[in-house]
Amino acid sequence: MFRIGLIGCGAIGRQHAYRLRWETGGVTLVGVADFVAEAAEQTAAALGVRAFATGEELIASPEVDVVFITTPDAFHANYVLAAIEAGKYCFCEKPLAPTVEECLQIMEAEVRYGKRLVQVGYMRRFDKDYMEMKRILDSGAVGRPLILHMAHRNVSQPDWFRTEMAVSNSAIHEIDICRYLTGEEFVSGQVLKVRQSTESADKPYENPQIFLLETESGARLDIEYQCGECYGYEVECRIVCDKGMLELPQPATVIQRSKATHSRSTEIMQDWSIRFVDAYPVEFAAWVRDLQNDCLTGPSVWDGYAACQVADSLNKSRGTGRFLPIEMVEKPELYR
Ligand code: ISE
Repeated sequence: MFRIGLIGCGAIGRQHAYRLRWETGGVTLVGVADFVAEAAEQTAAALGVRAFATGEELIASPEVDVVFITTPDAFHANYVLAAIEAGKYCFCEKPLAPTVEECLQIMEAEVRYGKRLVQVGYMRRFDKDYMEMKRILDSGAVGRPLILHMAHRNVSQPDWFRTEMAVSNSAIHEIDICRYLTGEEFVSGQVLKVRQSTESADKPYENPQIFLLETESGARLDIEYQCGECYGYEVECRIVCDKGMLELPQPATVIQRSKATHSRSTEIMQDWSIRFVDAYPVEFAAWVRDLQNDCLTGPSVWDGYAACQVADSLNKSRGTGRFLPIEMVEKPELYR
């Protein structure tokens, strides 16, 4: 039984803490930490686990075998580095870190350690419909992907959300899932300027945004991205291939017929953590199996770095009106 310590008791942190405490086999949550002591204490009390004074104390504790990081993005790197330093397995929510420099630092530390310790929380890879798309693509039944159309629409974002985070925090999911589905890296990318939504006029970010990317084989990806103020939370993915096409279904919801409105309707989800609620247990179960086998196979530090490098180039292209090349460092043997 692995004893887990979780750092970061915000919304997703509390949800994951609950899953790790009550719903995930093979592990048990033993403690939590947060910058805000009260947040840690409340979560700890609700789950009957220990509240550590700091993340560093939690990582160093002999009571903790495995570290789980759900802090805001800017704090990921320091805790991941400390976990590697302590030689402990570590699950870090996406993104691995917001800057390329931090991702490279983590990669260097893990390569120096000589073994994969870190998994990044790209949960879409564990969503049953994306998994089925991956299975079909790998089977060769529809041929090679040529054009990928994706959309990612949000209802709201926290106050600290800014234009660049549309890529580095949010559409990073599309970047990762496209790399995963195609098995290819990106070679160039561009952010397109687009007419702005009146709904977001008072927000500190550009909305909507369009991202264009090209893979190493010449396949093209376009992402329609909406930070917030949308009618609901929706994710779309259509892949045009040589011999057919694949489309991600919208999650099934109950069909309601109403006497009052003379309408037939289905609900549109409002929250990403509900949209992907079934993916998390699959993700965690696969991760725990890997911990038991002492060999991680899920999204790696390389995946975290690659997505961040793409996001960085996209953000640099903003306003230039040009596609910028995406140059990656050489892939270390550890991730081949
Ligand atoms: C959030 O941080 C997530 O990770 C969600 O999956 C994503 O859809 C949302 O846009 C992000 O802000």
